[in-house]
Amino acid sequence: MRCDTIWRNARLATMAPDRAGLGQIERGVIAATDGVIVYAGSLVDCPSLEASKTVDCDGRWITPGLIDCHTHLVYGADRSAEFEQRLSGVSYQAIARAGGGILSTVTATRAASEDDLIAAALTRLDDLLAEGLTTIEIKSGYGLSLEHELKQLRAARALSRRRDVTVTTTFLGAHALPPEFTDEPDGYIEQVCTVMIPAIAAENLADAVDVFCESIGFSPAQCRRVFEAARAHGLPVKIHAEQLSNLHGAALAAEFGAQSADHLEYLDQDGVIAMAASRTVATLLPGAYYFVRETTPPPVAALRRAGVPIAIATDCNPGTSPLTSLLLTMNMAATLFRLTVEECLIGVTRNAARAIGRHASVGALEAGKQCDLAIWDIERPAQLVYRIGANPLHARVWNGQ
Ligand code: DI6
Ligand code: FE
Repeated sequence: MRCDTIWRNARLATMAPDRAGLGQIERGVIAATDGVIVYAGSLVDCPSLEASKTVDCDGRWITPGLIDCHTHLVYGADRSAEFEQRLSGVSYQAIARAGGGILSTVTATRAASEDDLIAAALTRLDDLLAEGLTTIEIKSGYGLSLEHELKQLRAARALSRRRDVTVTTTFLGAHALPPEFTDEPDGYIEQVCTVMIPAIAAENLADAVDVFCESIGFSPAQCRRVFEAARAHGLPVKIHAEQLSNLHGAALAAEFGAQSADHLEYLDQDGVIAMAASRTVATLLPGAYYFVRETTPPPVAALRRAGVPIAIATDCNPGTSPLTSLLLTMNMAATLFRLTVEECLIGVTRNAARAIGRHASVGALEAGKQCDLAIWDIERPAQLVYRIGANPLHARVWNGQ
């Protein structure tokens, strides 16, 4: 069989759903043509291949390229000054009342041009690419007006023209109440549903719609209204749910067949069962849990028992998770949430792909999937989760290149 490139003399962690554990293959081969895997498996079962290029991996491990399935990567300025205030004892609420918090990032994002937003996001994206990321989900939610939400989503889409990476975008207009709608949350939700979603869908700028279902965000009824508008425009939904309290947002999202419900520190058994029934992915965000010093971890044992797929992500955002390392995210998920090495690695590959509706094309080393690889200088896959602050990436391959 002719192919473009062969990666030989490698150990594979395929994450293939039909293989146990990490789908490990000790003496493995990967072959690709036109950016698509045509063979991923053992040397002994490999068909005869004629390649234009052969890469000897010297026994290195290969995983699927890493996937960050929950980020707010595009935003203006940062919140390091707020971080210092909080260290000096000023409360999150006091800062928010003084116009800090999400709204200070909204002000900075509205003041930034699309090019400014792209330049700032590229520095954060490059951190993630350096660790073998090949697919990233990027939300809006700091514009909170049609003009600026469109600007954020266009900036997110533009990143895939500036780097070898796959970008999926998510409209998160229901992230916070903008100053123009103070004390009028229902009026703002109407704006989100009747003006923003139609315009964004018409420009095909979002692949999904997300909401922040929380006492300091939007109510379940308001989130339902947004989900109905998303469904009317053929857009799948996600939710930030049960991060600080239990508003039963995950069960609401499951009712709409949500791709994922994210955070989930305060998820109850009803929510777990609802997510299992709708095959909604539980995306856990240990960076936010760590940074806000939360003390109630998500119900991982209940999610496992119910067979809910678990993904993990950086939740990269300036307020609660200024984190641009999926390797550190995995260590936090294991250390703080007690996820296993296998759950962490599948959580940033196969299940992360499912959380953004891309599991048919990425997230595992299988024939037919995009040839996105991360090639590592490690002895054992566990070392990708175990070490803190190290980056053993040897090479990154995106779309076969
Ligand atoms: N939950 C969070 O932790 C972030 N957004 C959300 O819905 C906070 C975003 C910020 O503080 O800028
Ligand atoms: Fe988030």
